[in-house]
Amino acid sequence: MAGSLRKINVGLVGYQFMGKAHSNAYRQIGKFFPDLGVEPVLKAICGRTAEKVKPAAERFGFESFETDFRALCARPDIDLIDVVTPGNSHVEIVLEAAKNGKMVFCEKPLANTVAQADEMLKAVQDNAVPNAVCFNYRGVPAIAQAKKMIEEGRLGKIYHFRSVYLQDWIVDPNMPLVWRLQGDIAGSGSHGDLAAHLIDIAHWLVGPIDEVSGMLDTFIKQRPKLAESNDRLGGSASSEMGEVTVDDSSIFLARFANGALGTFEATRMAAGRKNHSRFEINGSKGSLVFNMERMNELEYYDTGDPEDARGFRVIQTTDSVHPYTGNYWPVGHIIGYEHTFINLIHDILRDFAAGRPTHPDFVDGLAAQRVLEAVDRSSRTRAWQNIG
Ligand code: SOE
Repeated sequence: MAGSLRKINVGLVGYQFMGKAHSNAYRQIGKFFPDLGVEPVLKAICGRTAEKVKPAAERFGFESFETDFRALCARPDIDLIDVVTPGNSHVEIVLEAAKNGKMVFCEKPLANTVAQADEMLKAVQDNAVPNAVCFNYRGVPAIAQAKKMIEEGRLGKIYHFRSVYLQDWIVDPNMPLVWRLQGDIAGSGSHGDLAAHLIDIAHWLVGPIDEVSGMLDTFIKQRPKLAESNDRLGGSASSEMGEVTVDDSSIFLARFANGALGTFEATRMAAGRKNHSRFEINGSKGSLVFNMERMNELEYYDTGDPEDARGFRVIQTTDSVHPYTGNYWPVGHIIGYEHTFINLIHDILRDFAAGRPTHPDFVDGLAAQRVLEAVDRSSRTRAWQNIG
């Protein structure tokens, strides 16, 4: 079926920050990856209210809009359902999409609980629909280059994965209670929003995690309720206060199945840090360092260098020999955040069209979910937890 597709008609559910990122990617892919072989078509976008979703349809370039995701999933002219809504609605939308035989692409974290993620995986498997999760950092050329170097054995045996994901957009106690700060909607705070990325990167680069010990905490327990949201994570505050029901900060230790040790810290309370997603990997033959705030660079230390010239070198991952970058500009002409979505969605559509499994898929999404939940359990019980 999918092997012969020339066009993939996309139905996008949600229209805020990630709606913008995904629709931009679908629009740009063909310009940078002309050999992709399939063309995503922005068929329909879905939101609960016509007055909000209609302007989004016009702005992002969709042919039509829907106000009910069930109606969208039932449309015969839709091939792929892309879910960019908050976590609490992922499960029902994905189940509906799978039941209708649609390909499914879902934002991270896959769900708010392991039970939901399990149900979603079962639904895509039972209905045999292609599926993927938007861990977009796999589309960062420098991280894909790190993956390549690790697979080539250039780091040797991996000892450490040391990672932080630091932001500061809720440091101000007057930052309103947006949905990302509400547990019934987002599931968790920095943990599911930021640590989830680190976990997926760690799984991809180092391998599965066996056990964790962690702590989650909330420093600012009450915030002004939201009056009106914007598409930049914030919004205006009302005069009424409400309870913050997610973590502000998440820190945990991890032991990988291959014996490596990991540290993970995710917070939105690190004043001065904007999108500081940084990891360092140390192996028997060398080290790699990545920082999203300098996303076109990868630092590399090679123990095999002559002793008098050893030191970290900075690889500009903008050459045609680096993953994805040959599809963009001449060497040295950097790319940005939005390109991570173009790159990942390129890989996913290529695999969907070829009828072969892709990554990160729902199995990868569930694996990350298990770690998230085990850390939460560890924080509550103050004890190490095995990843089930
Ligand atoms: C907000 O914290 C956010 O946009 C996340 O939701 C993204 O997943 C992350 O990549 C950047 O920060």
